[in-house]
Amino acid sequence: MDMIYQILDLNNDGRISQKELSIFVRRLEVLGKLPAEFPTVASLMAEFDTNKDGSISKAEFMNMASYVDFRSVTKMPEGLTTTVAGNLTSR
Ligand SMILES: [Ca+2]
Ligand SMILES: [Ca+2]
Repeated sequence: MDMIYQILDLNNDGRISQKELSIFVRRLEVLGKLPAEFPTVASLMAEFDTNKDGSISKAEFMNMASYVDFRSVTKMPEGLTTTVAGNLTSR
């Protein structure tokens, strides 16, 4: 799960912001890798940002990962993270 956390934490500040989560989910959607039952970013934040600071800490992520199936994430093609990071920095 550490690897997945690092993929999601695009700016490596140790937290997953709502923006990072939404970029990730949108990228999965574009690639057709988003499971139909995958929750929306808003519902993930509402459910798992337990201290309501607007980002997902590692502890909050571990809780989220016990409810959300991130296995599909590990099957993502090589290069996805660089693509996502490139999109983020080009804005
Ligand atoms: Ca971050
Ligand atoms: Ca939080």
